[in-house]
Amino acid sequence: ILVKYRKDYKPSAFLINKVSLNFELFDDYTIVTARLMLQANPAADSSDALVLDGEDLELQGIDVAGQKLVQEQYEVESEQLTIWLSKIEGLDYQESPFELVTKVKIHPAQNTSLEGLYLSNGKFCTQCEAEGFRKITYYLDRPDVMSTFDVRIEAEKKKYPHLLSNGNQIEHGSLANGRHYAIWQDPFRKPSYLFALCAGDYDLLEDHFTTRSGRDIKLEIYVDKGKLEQCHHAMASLKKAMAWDEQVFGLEYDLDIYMIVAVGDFNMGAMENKGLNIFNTKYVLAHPETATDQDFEDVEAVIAHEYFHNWTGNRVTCRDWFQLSLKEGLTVFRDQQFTADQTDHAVKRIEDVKVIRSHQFAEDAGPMAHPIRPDSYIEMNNFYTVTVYNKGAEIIRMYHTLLGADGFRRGMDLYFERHDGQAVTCEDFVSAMEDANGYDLKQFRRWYSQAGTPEVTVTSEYDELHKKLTLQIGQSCPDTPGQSNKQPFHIPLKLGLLDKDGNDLALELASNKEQLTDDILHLTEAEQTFEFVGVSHKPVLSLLRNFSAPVRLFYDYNDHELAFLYAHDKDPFNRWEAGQRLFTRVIWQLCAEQEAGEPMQFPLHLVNAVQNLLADDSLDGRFKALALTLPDIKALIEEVERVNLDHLIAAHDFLKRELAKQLEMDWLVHYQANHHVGDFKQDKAAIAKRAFAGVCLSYLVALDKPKAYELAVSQLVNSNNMTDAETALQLLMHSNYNQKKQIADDFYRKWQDEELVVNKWLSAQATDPTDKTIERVKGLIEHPAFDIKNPNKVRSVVGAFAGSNLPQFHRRDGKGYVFLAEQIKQLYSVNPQTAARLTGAFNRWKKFDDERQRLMCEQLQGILQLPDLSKDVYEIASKALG
Ligand code: BAL
Ligand code: ZN
Repeated sequence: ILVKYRKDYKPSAFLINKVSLNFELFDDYTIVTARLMLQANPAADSSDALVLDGEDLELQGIDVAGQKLVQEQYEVESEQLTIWLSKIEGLDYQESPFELVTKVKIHPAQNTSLEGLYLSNGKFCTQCEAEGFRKITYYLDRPDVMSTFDVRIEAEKKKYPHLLSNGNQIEHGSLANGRHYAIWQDPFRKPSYLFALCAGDYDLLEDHFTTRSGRDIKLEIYVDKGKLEQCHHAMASLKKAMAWDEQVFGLEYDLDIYMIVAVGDFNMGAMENKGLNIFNTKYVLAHPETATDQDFEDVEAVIAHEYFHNWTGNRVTCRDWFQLSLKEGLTVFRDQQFTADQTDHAVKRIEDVKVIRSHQFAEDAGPMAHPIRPDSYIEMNNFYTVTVYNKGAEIIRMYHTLLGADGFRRGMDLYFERHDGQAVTCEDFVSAMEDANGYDLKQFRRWYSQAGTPEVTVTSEYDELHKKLTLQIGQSCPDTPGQSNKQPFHIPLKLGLLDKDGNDLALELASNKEQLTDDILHLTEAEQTFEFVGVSHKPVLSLLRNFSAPVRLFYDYNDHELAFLYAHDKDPFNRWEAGQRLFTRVIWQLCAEQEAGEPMQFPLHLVNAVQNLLADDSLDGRFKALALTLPDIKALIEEVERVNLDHLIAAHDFLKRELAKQLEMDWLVHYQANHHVGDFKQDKAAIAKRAFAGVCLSYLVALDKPKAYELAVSQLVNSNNMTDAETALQLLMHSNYNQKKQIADDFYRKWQDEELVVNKWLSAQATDPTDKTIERVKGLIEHPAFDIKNPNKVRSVVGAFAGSNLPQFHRRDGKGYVFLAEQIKQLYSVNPQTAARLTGAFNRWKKFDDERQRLMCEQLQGILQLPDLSKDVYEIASKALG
């Protein structure tokens, strides 16, 4: 097993100036002929060995400079082809470009890994990032080798009327035997990971967009037959994204056509191939009857994300895969800003921070912890992580916080001015931000090299006499695999001091005034003291407003202060945060009571706090929904060294039930006021009402009363939209309602032909926290609706069970762990990437009690014993056991 290190980067010995590919597609095999114009790289050490990447290829022919090669001139191994150029007579490979032609046979119909060229539902498609292109042809499959591509595709005309690749179609025509062909040319140099090909019989939605410079761009979305009605939202989202990138970043689209193809079998969410995005159907198809408000928002965000990659990823790409966050962190930040502009800034911020807390903090504290720019990997596919993506976006957001919107834009402009058309590093991005603004980011660079979540501890002291507030602030960062003794980070800590009416007091430091810019305190040392002057009376501290840095913040709030912030903080993020802290304190208190063998006591002070929030009509319904939702158990687990899971779940359930009981009438009144029957609307107000009503219903169902179940059943059967239907379905499936089997059967009968809705049905059952679920999930994987070869199905059943059903995955009898390991065994050779994702569900085993630890390790050890274990799964399992 080979580990790859960032420090070992060397430029490629050869470059590729031009690529011509010919694909002859047949149902049971494909012939790929590749014509590469190569030259020695003047910036690299010279070599007479041309080493090309290639996997699962049957080599049928090879020639260089018009000469057919003979056996001693080249060597084929399982993952590469080496050509000894010095053995080719008359070839001046050091001085002149030369042509290599290879012909290979591949088997897309048998390719279940969904990397390279494969068939999905009778249509050909590709996925090349990170290293899938080598499963299509022999190539220098690395992002710093960029070339222009010409692609000729031929196939049976009737079955595959659409033949698509990157760039512009320049020719098409008919051939003998009912076949036809198309030729595509992409004028932009690109790395192989951005190559794409699709062939099939699709329905097509067409539109166009006029850029601000007046160019007319053809927009096309290709989907399975019959799904056209579900594409309009994706098309509208694409146009919004194109306009937004022009307005906010001055970035215009470059080709004359932009295509999106939706496929049902896809490992990722979507892929930004130049001019030809390929999408998981989940992020294209949306209709109110089959997709929730959240699905609509997700489609819009992913369409935007892939579109934004055209500049941040494609025009400027990564030098090597260690730099992945260069394009992903930046593009996630861009899509987050876009969604915030379309929806609500506070709500979007809270949703993004929830992902960080529940998933990224866990990754940062576990066996797979890595900096946003990793130093090593075994399998690159395992590094498409919430750290590289979402923490990466947090790091980009901090530039925006430190430099302001204008400063950030200046940095972006310089980045494009310097690097358009290049493959670059994270360091190049930092330098552009630094140089464009004359801002020293030396210490800030540590965010790229140090893994782990920094911990910031604040204590405060108020001096009434001198009207002074002193903050003592310390920062540290826990050790992570391979890293200890971390250096202090540059942390922007946004803060406010609230007077007794909830208004912000002016901020002024007594000395070192440069450590405060606007409302941002610059933390740069392990220990710092900040003295604020002119603080007229003892304030309530609002710290880390808008989650201005991806850190854990420790400050000893009391219940009164939290209730005050929950009611008054001008920073909506911290208003939500105060509620979460309030709930969290109660949950840990309830755990302590169980530890001590005492009955759990509901603290009545919560009733007032929650009631006030419920009654605040100035608040948006989506914000209210978030502010009334209890903290995620996964995020809570990350707050402690070791967790008593049974106590934690019992405390969480108890708190939910007690809040439900204490405020029963309020939930009902607000539910009735917000739940809407009748004409469906999807404007902001209607979406907000559905979200708020959904949370009210969740409290009502927690009462475990027939009347509440009736409300949920009625919402489900009478709904004219999937948001209301799925909310009710999930609540009923996760409850003790005695008719839930009937409900599930009816739902399936109604929606069995809508694959994405069936996936909702699968995961609603897989996440049922009650005891019978383990048998149910075993049944689901035998159900006709399940298919282990389809990653969306695997995620809906196995991923949902292991990732979101804590009570049942962590059953004391270990059956949850056995079930997961069984599925990994079935999947690791079929789809290594997806199997590795599932294996990650064991990563936090050290958090649990001895018996659960033992049971999880047993399964991990079993996984490591599997014959021919894929390196994807090996890396996760072996690091987990560490
Ligand atoms: N580049 C892989 C899919 C995405 O992040 O857009
Ligand atoms: Zn991306």
